[in-house]
Amino acid sequence: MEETIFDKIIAGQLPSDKVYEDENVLAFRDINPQAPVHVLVVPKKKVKDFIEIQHNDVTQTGIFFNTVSKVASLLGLEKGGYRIVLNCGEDGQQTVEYLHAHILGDRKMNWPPG
Ligand code: DGP
Repeated sequence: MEETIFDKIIAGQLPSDKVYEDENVLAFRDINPQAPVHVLVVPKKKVKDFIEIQHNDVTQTGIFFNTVSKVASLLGLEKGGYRIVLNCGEDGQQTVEYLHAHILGDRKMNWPPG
């Protein structure tokens, strides 16, 4: 798999504005925020995209989604709610080939998405 910008952030080769880190997951602020709160959550063990999740270890997948929920709460978004976005592949507008969940919050979201 090709090295991405998120591989470098996890390895500490590039800086990021971290909001949460443990042995499995890293969460950091998006460089191009689309909401007052916009955080990306990535698994430290590389997964390319959402398609790959079906072939992966269920425990690791569970830990990832559990931590996305935890990070959203740590960010204080429980009361107002928030949006989780997982862009996948070309049509899904995934630009970084490293699985990441967007947590977007602190504003009213629109539906349908663009
Ligand atoms: P996606 O389109 O779902 O692949 O989203 C990729 C996101 O990654 C996009 O919202 C911008 C963000 N991003 C790209 N490069 C960097 C970077 O170097 N640092 C940070 N913090 N975010 C980045």
